[in-house]
Amino acid sequence: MKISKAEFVKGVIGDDYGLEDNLPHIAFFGRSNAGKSSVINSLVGKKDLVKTSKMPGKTREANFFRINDSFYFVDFPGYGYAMSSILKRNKMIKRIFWYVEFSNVRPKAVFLIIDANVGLTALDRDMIEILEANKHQIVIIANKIDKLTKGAAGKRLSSIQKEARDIPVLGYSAKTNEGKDELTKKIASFV
Ligand SMILES: Nc1nc2c(ncn2[C@@H]2O[C@H](COP(=O)(O)OP(=O)(O)OP(=O)(O)O)[C@@H](O)[C@H]2O)c(=O)[nH]1
Ligand SMILES: [Mg+2]
Repeated sequence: MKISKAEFVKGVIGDDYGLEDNLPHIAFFGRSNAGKSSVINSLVGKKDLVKTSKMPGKTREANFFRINDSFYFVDFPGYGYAMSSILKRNKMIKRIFWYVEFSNVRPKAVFLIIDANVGLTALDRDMIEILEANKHQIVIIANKIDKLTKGAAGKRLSSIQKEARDIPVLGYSAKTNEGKDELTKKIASFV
């Protein structure tokens, strides 16, 4: 598969994730600043399809991008800081859970973007638990691998894989596009 067309369709703030065309969804979750929006830009080969920022909290809606007229990338706002207080405070996080648990539009897969330098955090583990409880297909993307030397990256990836058990872990760099072919293949296997 080659991604040849990517267009912004809509940003959703409410609980309505339904789009009339019934095309499959691929969802991107992860902590604020892990690089969800950057990974999408890198996959579609457009620098600024999705706005990114050094400041966490850039993405504030669930943004739908139609890819190749055949499926959607759904870029979610990041979760961050203390999950329990955010659960009470942040409506958007509640909506992520609504999408994961109750929406009739089930994503074909959830790509969990983490910072390879940070590894899995408590928030990611909570997210994985909820995703697994709801029987979602998960792939972990260890992004920002460009910040590590080759040797350190290999070690980091195998320790993340060990912790993730049977959830596949892919190394990635939205900056250098390392891992893009592999990730594109993975996406093609779901849509
Ligand atoms: N070096 C490096 N920096 C990256 C990479 N991916 C993202 N970044 C940087 O990390 C910061 C956050 O990226 P975003 O794509 O906005 O992160 P996000 O996960 O969408 O963040 P929220 O929308 O706040 O949840 C930006 O400054 C990016 O340039 C990467 O692979 N390598
Ligand atoms: Mg973002």
